[in-house]
Order: sequence, then structure tokens, then C-alpha cells
Amino acid sequence: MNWIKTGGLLLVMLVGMNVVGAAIEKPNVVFFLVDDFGWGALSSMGSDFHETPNIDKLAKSGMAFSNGYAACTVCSPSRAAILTGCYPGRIRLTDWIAGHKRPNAKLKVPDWNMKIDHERILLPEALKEAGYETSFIGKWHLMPTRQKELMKDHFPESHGFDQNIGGCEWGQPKGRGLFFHPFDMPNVSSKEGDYLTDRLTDYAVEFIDQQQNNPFFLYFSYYTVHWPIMGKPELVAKYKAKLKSGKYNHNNPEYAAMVQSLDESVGRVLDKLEERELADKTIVVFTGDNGATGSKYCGGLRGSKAYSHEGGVREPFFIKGPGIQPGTSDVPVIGTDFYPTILDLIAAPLKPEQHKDGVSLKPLLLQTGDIEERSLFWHYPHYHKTNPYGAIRSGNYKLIEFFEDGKLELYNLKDDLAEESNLADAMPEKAAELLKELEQWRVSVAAQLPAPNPKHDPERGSHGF
Ligand SMILES: [Ca+2]
Repeated sequence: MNWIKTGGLLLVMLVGMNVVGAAIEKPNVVFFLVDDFGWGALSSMGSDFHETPNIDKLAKSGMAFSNGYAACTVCSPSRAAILTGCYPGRIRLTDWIAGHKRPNAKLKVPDWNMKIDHERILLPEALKEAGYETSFIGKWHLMPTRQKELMKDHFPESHGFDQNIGGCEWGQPKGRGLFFHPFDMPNVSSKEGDYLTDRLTDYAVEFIDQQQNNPFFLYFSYYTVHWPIMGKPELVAKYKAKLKSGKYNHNNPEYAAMVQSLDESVGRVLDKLEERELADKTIVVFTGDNGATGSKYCGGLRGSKAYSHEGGVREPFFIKGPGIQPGTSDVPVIGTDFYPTILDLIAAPLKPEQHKDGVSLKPLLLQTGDIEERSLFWHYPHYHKTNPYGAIRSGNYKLIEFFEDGKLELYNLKDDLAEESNLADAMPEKAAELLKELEQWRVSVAAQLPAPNPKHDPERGSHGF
């Protein structure tokens, strides 16, 4: 063994051990994923009506990415991207489950995947390999509906979670009391008057309390603030009274109450980490799966959930943890990045064959360097509030291609964050350059495209209603 090899081996040993020879304690990971959370729904991001002191404090205590994106404008694909580290186009899980039916639309949407294939090693599975206890709490929405045989193999327990509280095929609460008891969801007990966000938080706190020796991964995937909009009566009353006291940029007391319950939930989990002296040993992530329903909660961005513009995909995107100094970053980042970032932060080996579309953000988080410049991509060959589209962000530019007619929209997000001025005609070369890159990317991930629909009925419009 030569000197270099010996030195390398010694270095590996030193990295993995502390001075007394014990393995370095791996940090815990708490991941808060909020459903349909707009870019402007937090106090610190522009809402003068909502009250979110706990989340705002979390944002300030870590790295806040101002160009943080969800990988899709609707739920299931965005969630799959976080867990797989792959773009929805690559894993062919491109729409919310079970998706809309548009039999007479101009385009026939591709036959897409309504589950995550078991061959993939998901983030919780990679963390289990690294010795973590894993808990899933809340909304799953990553399994087929109505196919009982197939469904049973796709609950969170079949995808790397030791515990599943509330996860099933639902994309929103569907119990008899919806956000109130009875919840009718897996492994969630409740009593009269219980509120779903609070009850799920009880389980999250209990999970943290139960942990002894192993590091843990708590994936808290809120049902809130998705429809139905239902707040706790005492909080709704508070915001109704507040509304009478002045003029605000948001004005829905039920919604504000839901947001406060979310904030209190985050606060309770963070308090529990403090109480157990784990706060400095835990990585905490906070983000959303797609934009809010309604652009008023999207912080002045154009569009909202299910639209192709920024309001559909730009999200709060905060990461705090050991070694991460408070700060902000305007580097564009996306949901596929969490998987390699978390592995890198806990000093576990990356799995580049798995999280193919993610990049570790560790250099940005520790402020030790930059990540390689890259473009980000979206692929939504489906009908929703938008027509089927693909999009690319490269530097400050974003190009959207609509598949029905090839229409292009080009925006310079640095000067025009609200996407009001389409530059496609004024800058044809830039548009062509980005379109080419987008097309090449689609080929590289074998993304499925919609096809002309023989059953198209123009009388019903392009959406086929
Ligand atoms: Ca959602």
C-alpha cells in the first residue's frame, strides 16, 4: 500500500469515527411537506393576515431558497420526485392519481404510472440502509385507486417506512368528518372534536419521544392546506374578528385558521426536538408539493396549482441543520434535490443510480461552494386547469411549450417574475435554444408525450368537456 492509499484509508477512518473511536452520531431528519402551499402564504413571505411565527423562525434559522421549486404543479408527481430523486417524466408518474378524464380532448394523454415501482430505492429506504427509523405521517397519494390487489403493495410501509399514520390513496381527507373526527384513515385513532392536523402532530411528537438510540426520519406530509378548507372554530373566530379590524391581502378566516394550525404543528414538533435536546442534531426541511389553489396565496406569481406558470410550482424551500448557517440562496433548486442532499448531509454514500435528477445542495447549505449550473425541467402531458405542457428553466429564462399547438411562452424571470411579458417572438433564438434543450431532455429521460386523439370532439373544446 503506497502513501496515498494509506493516507486515503486513514482519512476515511477519521471521517467515520470521532477521537474516542465511536461512530459519529448521524443527524435525524424531519421533513415537513405541506399540501398545496403557496409561495405567499407565510407571514414572512408576504401574508399580512396569516400568522406563522414558528415556520418563519425555521426559515430564518436555516437556508431559505428563493428559487425553490416543486417538480410538478400537482400532488402525486411532485411527491414521487421527492422520494425517488427523479423527475416525474422519467418515472412516468406525471399526473395526480387518479387524474382527470378528458376523453374528447384534442390530445390523448399517455398511459402513465399510478404508483412508484418497487425496483426503485426511495429516500426512506436509503435512510433505513443507513440505520434510520422511518415514520410516515399524513397524506401519501402514491398508489392506484380501486385496484385492491395492487393497492396493498403500495402503502408507505411497502416503500421504506416503518410506520404509517394516515397514508393511503387519498389526495385529501375523505373521512366522515373530513378535517375533524372521525378521520377514517389508516392507524389514526380519534375522539369527538379532534382536528386532523393536531392529531397527526400528536403522532409525530410521540414518534420523536419513542426514539432512543437510532437516528430517525420523520416524513410529516400534511393533509392541510388542501381542500376542504376547514379550520378549528376558535381560530376561525379569531380571524373573523381580525378581519373586522383592518384591511389585509388575504381574507379567508377558515384558510388562515388552517395555516395557523399548520404553524402550531411545526412549532410543536420543533419544541419536542428542543425538549429532547435533539434540535442541534436534526436536519429540518420545509416545503410544499405544489402551488396553492388560488393565485392570491402565491405571492404575486402568475397562476396557481395546476397551472404551468410560477404560481403552480414555486414553493417555500427551507433547510436547516447541523453546520447550516442562516442565509438565503437564489440558486434554482427543485424537489428531486432533497434525496441526494439529505444523504450527503448525513454522510451516507450517494446513490446516483437512484436520484438521477437530483443534485446535493450541501455546498450551498454549508456555504463551501456552488453547485454545477443546470437547467430545471417540468413535464405535464395532461389536462387540468392548464393544457398539456413542458417547461424548462435555464438561468433567468423560462420557456413553456404547450403541446396542443406548439405555442411557446418565454419569460425572463429576473425582470418579470410575474410572467407578464412573453418574449418568444422578440427573442426567437433564445426560445429555439431552450426548446431544443427541452426536447433533448425529454428524449434523455424517455418522457411520454400525448398523441392526437381520434375521439377529439371540437364541439366540446380542446379540453373535451
Ligand atoms: Ca398538492
